[in-house]
Amino acid sequence: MTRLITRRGAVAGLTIGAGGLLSGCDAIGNNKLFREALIFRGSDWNETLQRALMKRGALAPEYRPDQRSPIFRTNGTTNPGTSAYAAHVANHFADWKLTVDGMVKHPLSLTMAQLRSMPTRTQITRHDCVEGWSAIGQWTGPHLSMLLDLAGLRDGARYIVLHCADRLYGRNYYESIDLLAAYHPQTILAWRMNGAPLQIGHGAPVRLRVERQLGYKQAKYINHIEAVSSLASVGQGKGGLWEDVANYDWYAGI
Ligand SMILES: Nc1nc2c(c(=O)[nH]1)N[C@H]1C(S)=C(S)[C@@H](COP(=O)(O)O)O[C@H]1N2
Ligand SMILES: [Mo]
Repeated sequence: MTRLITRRGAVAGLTIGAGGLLSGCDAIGNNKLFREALIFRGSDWNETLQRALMKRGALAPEYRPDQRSPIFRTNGTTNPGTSAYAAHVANHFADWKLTVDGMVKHPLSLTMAQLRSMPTRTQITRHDCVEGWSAIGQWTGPHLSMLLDLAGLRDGARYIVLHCADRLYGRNYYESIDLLAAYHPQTILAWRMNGAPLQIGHGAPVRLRVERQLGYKQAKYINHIEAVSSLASVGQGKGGLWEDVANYDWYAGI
């Protein structure tokens, strides 16, 4: 069905039958045309629709504490290795800044103390890496949506880009997610893992958990969050480092 509807047809169809679409399949919410045509126009009407879709959005399975993996391996960068990062570690990240800017009304620059003072969600979920391993861990941190709401997304913002402190292939690691993922109830900025401060190998001081997506979307060492209208100007245009250098799938849903 989604392949047959045109942009104009989809909008008309939704206007007439929003209830029907909303109660329909999950796949339609993951359809790029549908999302772009209907969800991310930025108007209040679409914001309401978007939130309704997000509330409807299925949750990733959550597990009991005793189901956590005894060993949660690390992957990709396990230490950014720069002198600046080493200084942050020595200083217990007291001067680490998490900026939120781009298409927002009120750019933010938060310290870790400020981030840690925000209400948190704790979830025990399974991490799935495309390289063929999984691990179950517990994550704690504020909802990404709370920061985005504090900053106030501008009309036209469609994607959230996570910029990281580590460098791979001569550039800082970056990833991006759409607003459905950004506002998903299990999407958090985790600064605790398994009840302890996030370790360096897992992305200290703060990393993304976006539980309906694959491992490479779970950006570590985040120091900058940017709202953008398009991914064209992000890296080489595919929205993430692995997408750009290795043609990984951008959506990476699981
Ligand atoms: N900044 C940054 N984030 C990253 C990576 C990375 O190399 N740098 N690797 C990704 C990949 S491929 C995976 S599987 C997970 C690994 O997270 P972990 O080290 O906590 O297991 O982090 C993801 N996020
Ligand atoms: Mo991965």
